[in-house]
Amino acid sequence: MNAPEELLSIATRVAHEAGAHVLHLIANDTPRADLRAQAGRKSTRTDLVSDADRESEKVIVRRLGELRPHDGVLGEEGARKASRSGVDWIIDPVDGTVNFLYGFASFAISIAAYEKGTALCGVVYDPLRDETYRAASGIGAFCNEHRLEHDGRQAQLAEALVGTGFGYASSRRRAQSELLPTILPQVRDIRRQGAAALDLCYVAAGKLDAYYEAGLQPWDRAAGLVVAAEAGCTQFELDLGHDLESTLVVCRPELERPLGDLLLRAAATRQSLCG
Ligand code: LIP
Repeated sequence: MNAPEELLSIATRVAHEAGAHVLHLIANDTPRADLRAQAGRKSTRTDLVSDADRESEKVIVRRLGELRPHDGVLGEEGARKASRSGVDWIIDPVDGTVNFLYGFASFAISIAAYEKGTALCGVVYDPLRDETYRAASGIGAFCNEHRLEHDGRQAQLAEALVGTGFGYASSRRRAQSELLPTILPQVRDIRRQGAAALDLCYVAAGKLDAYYEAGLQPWDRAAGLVVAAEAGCTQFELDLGHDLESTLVVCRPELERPLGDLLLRAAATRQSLCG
């Protein structure tokens, strides 16, 4: 049985267990410089993986194996398992790893269940704030017990608080920075918190009016997209040119057109100035 509500209950329980484990790792106030020194590097010298990432993924994979033994798994830190049920779990064991390693209070456990590419449920758990963003198809989106839905306002782009993020590869970071001179003057402000899963949930919760980022991995976005969709947010992809081909945009519905036009204008301006 792959009922979204049952899967959501399992994902919530497992995310809380993994969150408790991660908090335990920093409970003794280990100096973050020590944690950083112990961290491994992945795609670039700034793309880090911590013991917390690895241990959180082990906890999640072990518990999902106990509760849902026939499901598949795709984890950021290497967990792979073929599905025999049709359900696949997509896991970011600590989204916002750099934040975690610096003591910057913005990281989350992200767990989503998809069936043949269709979203069933998603949980993004912020253990520091004890905030559980959760959603299942047809059930709605919640932060703890508070339902998340569009507030009915017609926000203006010039008053929009827009989240974004920057990749780890220097060429993509350069491209992302070259969009900002066009975007920043046209919106209220930009926020870069370094945890895509939370950024997506913040749009759902009205803490951001929009979020865009290029090159997100499936585990960065899988759960947050379910929360955003069930909260009534609009989501689409834009090709903003080299290194920015798959730019995900999630926003209040009324910002889809103005924000999409602004991002495309920023890409055209970048192309004309930077080639
Ligand atoms: C992070 C994302 C963030 C992005 C970072 C990184 P990680 O995920 O959540 O939005 O800008 O480059 O990809 O690596 O902390 O799991």
